[in-house]
Amino acid sequence: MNRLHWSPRSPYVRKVMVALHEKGIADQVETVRTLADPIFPPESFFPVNPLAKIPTLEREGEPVLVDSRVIIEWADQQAGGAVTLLPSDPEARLVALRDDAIGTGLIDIAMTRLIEAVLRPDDKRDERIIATCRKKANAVLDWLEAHVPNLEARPFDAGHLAIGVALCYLDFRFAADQWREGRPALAAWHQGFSERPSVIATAFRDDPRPAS
Ligand SMILES: N[C@@H](CCC(=O)N[C@@H](CS)C(=O)NCC(=O)O)C(=O)O
Repeated sequence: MNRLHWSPRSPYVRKVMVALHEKGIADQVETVRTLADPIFPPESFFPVNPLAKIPTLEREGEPVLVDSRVIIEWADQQAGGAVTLLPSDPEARLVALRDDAIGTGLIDIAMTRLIEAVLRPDDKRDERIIATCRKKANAVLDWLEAHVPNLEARPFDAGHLAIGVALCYLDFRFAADQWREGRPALAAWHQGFSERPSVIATAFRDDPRPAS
């Protein structure tokens, strides 16, 4: 069976989990709880993925796949599901990939801020990095607010998926920021996203940290 190195805390993993549910193949992948620690990476994981990052997909009889975007491409190649995450039409595909980059970029910003604000010792924290993360996240959110008509005008794809998961992650880690404030269109769009069975089935949670 295919094995997905997984955590219920990881937004990149959740992108993949939502994709597996959208494609109707979640039951074809076994999830393996794997520690992802940017400061103390588990060295036993290096032979599987030298980046020691999750998601990582070990496929039966095929090379390992790393990175959420690559694994979503794999999921999309599998039969099943009513949804095409990466459309074959060249322009539609570029827009889906662009929005995947925007959504994943928003996740990257949130992760950088989390590492700086939570993991780094107080005396080493750089408030400028945190301030820049907040500024960039707000710029992305304002861009998305203006971009909602485009999201609503096309079928669900990998771009919607990444943007939706990124907003769920802001709710999970930075709820106090209240990103919905002043962004009614994005809030309404995200409400619809949150009601998808694939999103309900893959909720974030802080489970016990596994041993490295
Ligand atoms: N670009 C990668 C990012 C994956 C990533 O950074 N995952 C985090 C977990 S949320 C991780 O494994 N961090 C451990 C590390 O950076 O060493 C993707 O899209 O899959």
